[in-house]
Order: sequence, then C-alpha cells, then structure tokens
Amino acid sequence: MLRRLVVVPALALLPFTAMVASSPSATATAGAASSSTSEQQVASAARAGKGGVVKTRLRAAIRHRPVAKERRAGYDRDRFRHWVDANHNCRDSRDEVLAQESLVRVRGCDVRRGKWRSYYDGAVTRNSSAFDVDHLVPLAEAWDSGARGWNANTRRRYANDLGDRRTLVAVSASANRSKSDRDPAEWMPRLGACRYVSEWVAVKIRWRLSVDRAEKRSLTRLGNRCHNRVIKVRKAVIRKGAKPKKPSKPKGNGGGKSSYPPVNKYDCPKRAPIKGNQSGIYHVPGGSYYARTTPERCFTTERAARRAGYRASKL
Ligand SMILES: [Ca+2]
Ligand SMILES: [Ca+2]
Repeated sequence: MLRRLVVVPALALLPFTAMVASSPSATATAGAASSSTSEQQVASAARAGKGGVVKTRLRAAIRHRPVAKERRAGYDRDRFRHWVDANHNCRDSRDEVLAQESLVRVRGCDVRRGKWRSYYDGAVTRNSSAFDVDHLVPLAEAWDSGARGWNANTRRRYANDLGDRRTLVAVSASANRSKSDRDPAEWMPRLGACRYVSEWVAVKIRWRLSVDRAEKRSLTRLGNRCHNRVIKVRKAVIRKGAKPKKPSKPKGNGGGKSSYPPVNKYDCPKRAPIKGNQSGIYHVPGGSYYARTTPERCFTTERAARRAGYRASKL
C-alpha cells in the first residue's frame, strides 16, 4: 500500500505553484521551511537520517548527490521485473498508479477508463491506453547510476515502487516516448520543470543513486531557478546482488552446429539468428529489443541458447 509521507509541522507546506500544489505528490514533495529553519539545520537532519527518512532542501540535496561515472554495460530491461501485482489485488503496479492518479473514480483490475492529466505536457485523457506509467528515473538510468549492483528483488521493488508516488508517474505516452531513458541533462518536460527536478532528486535519494557530471550541472542550474523547497524522502532498502553473471559458455569450441560467434557488433550469421547477449538473455527475431541487442553468442535454436545458459527475453 502507498505510504504517504507527511512533512513535520515545523516545516509548514506552502504551495510552490498552483500546479505543484494540485499534483498528487505535492504533499510528499513540496514545501517551504519556516524562516527560523535554516538550510544547515535541514541538511544536518538529512545527514542524521540513517536509512530512514531524509529531509533536505532541494539545492542541498542536489549538492550532496554523489557524482559517479555511469555505465550501461550489462543493462537489459528484463533485469527489472516490472508491472507485478505485489499485493495480489488483481491490479499490477501500472494499474495501481493509474488508479491513484486518476482524477475520477476508476473500476476493475485493468484500469482503462478514468481521467488523467500528464504534468509533463498538460495532455488530458480518459483512455489509459494514451498514457504510459513512467519510471521517473528510467530503468536504464537507474542501472547506470547504481542498480547494476542490486539484487533482482531490489530491482523488482524499484520497478514497481508504490511506496513513493514520485517513482512512477502517469504521463502522456508521447511525452514518455520523447523522454525515453534520458536524464535532465538530456531531456526536460515542457511543463512542471521544478516539480520534475525535485522529484528526480527525491527518487535518486530514495534509491541511493548517483548522478553523472552533466546531470549534476543541469540539476544545479535548474534547481537554482526553482523554489528551494524541502524534500522529504523515505529511503528504500537496498540489497546488493552478485555481479551480473556471464552465461556459461557452450561446451566445446563454441563454433559447433548450434552456436556461432556474431558476424559484427549487432548481427548474427543467418544460420544462427538467435542473439544471446551479455546479460544472459536471448532474443529471437521479431522481438522488441532484437535489433538493439548486441549479441555475445548466436544460436540456431532457442533450445541451444537455453542449453548454453541464456534465458528467453520476456519482451
Ligand atoms: Ca496490486
Ligand atoms: Ca545520468
């Protein structure tokens, strides 16, 4: 169930903009400290939070985000199991978010009709198929900035996070697709920039994700234009995982009847079109990520790929 975050009374909530005040996560996000509460006090409160609730000003939060180089190696969307129904109430996490964010009552397991407003671009719809539920910090960006070291369960919790309304947000499919897996140095929504920056930073804090240099520069620049609001975040529990395993290699010289090396970075030989990638997943021709997957090994049959330790892509 959703855990709503409540800002302590000393930090009376003041709306930053009418739009933010009306946003579903505004109570968890925006706020202005009373004049007697200095940034230092808030920042020290943030430091005191050991794995629990962190409270900090936006600019201090940006300043304190650790900078690290991001690495995409080993990423596969399949490593994040998403849209699960963790509480077995028949709605998966996409439907849960649609239900939470609808401006009118919704019904059913598969939420189709409701009313949603995309804060990225102002689009309004009554048909959920026009909207995506966006991972505010995209799965690939999360992988690059820390999730590569998590175990599968932590990645699943991230991909389905209903514990903080900022992690998943219902927005127009067109805005989400224009964003793709880009961070604020590369893409910003047309509307709601300050809400976006504040929520981006909150999600990075919650999941202990680093930022890259360009991202920090952009966040700093954008944060300086926004109200220096208080951000309150409950940190998620992170469990480390084993390093991504390389799939076991086929027996013999690997060049036998069912397994072949790629012919170049993206292509397999015609006789062995099934691509096994370095994440241990194989993609078949026609699959969503087939063209983008860089094969490590190519197979004539799915059975041969499975025998070699690769598992089927779910997409
Ligand atoms: Ca559910
Ligand atoms: Ca980044």
